[in-house]
Amino acid sequence: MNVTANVPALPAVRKKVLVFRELPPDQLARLQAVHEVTVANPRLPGQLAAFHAALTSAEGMIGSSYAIHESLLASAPQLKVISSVSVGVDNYDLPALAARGIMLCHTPGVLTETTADTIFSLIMASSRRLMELASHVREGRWTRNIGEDLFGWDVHGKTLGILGFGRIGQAVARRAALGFNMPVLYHSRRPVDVAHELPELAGKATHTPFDELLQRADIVAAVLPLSKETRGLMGSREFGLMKPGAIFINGARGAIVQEDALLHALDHGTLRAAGLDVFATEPLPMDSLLRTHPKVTALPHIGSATFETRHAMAVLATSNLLQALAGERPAAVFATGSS
Ligand code: 8YV
Repeated sequence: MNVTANVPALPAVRKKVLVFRELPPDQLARLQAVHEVTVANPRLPGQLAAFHAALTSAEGMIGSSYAIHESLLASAPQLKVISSVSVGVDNYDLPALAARGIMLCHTPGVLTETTADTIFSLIMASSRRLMELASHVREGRWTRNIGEDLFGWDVHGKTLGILGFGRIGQAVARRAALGFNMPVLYHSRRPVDVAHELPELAGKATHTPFDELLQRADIVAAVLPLSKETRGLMGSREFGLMKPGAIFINGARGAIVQEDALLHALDHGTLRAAGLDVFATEPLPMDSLLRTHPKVTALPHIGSATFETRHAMAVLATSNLLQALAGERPAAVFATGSS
């Protein structure tokens, strides 16, 4: 998808645009060349007032990681489009946007492989105890050949259960089945016609009922969007269904997991380990037991956090906004705003 092609020529009217999370300079310049741009990140000290002031006249917004609900939209009467620098849209009040006819764009596709890499890193790190053993060396405790107390568990050949089988879930399945000889079970709202849509995974990835997937997988990876249906999906019943000694990975959204149930499963033996890139509260509070749990590999929501991918996300999001404000169909629309 050539996201900078057919970006509209300079429009007559310069519109008011609010950037609520920093953009790379080259993408900010693309916006400033066409529109009147205010940069105000409400999560940064001293910028909240400027953010609210700019909202009152903003016709377009671009950013991420900030909850945009009805109360905020009520103070943005001119708003036509929000361009999110994310694939996930759980920060946006979709019914409120639709009610106000506000379009929502996002950045699917450009982060798929990077996020799949992050999820597979968590699978490797939690199975082979990489953080723990790296600290063992760093803290000078490697004084003799390691013994069984520091052994990890194989990844290759293990059964991987993937919750959610969209672009990122499929990319994780490719890594597992083709790179690590892992049988893949997946659960999603609709089975994918693997033979036709993903021939490289034919016979290697099987749509499986939810509970059965939890019972059969050695490693379960959550890669699905946060929604009313998936909020709190993984609780004590679900962790209780998992194989003793299984490993749980969350590369999706923290609120999909009931974190107390996860802690209980880690402390009382169901789970061998957990690899987490996302949490119910981000950044993870200092007093979170997940932050220091010996069986947890915790990352600071780095799913798409590479130079290449974050720049590609910014390019797509900027193009989406420029196209929408020029009255053209953006490359990646999540919700048109017209009900
Ligand atoms: C974003 C993500 O960087 O795209 C998503 O949905 O979770 C990440 O790629 C994050 O949302 C930005 O806060």
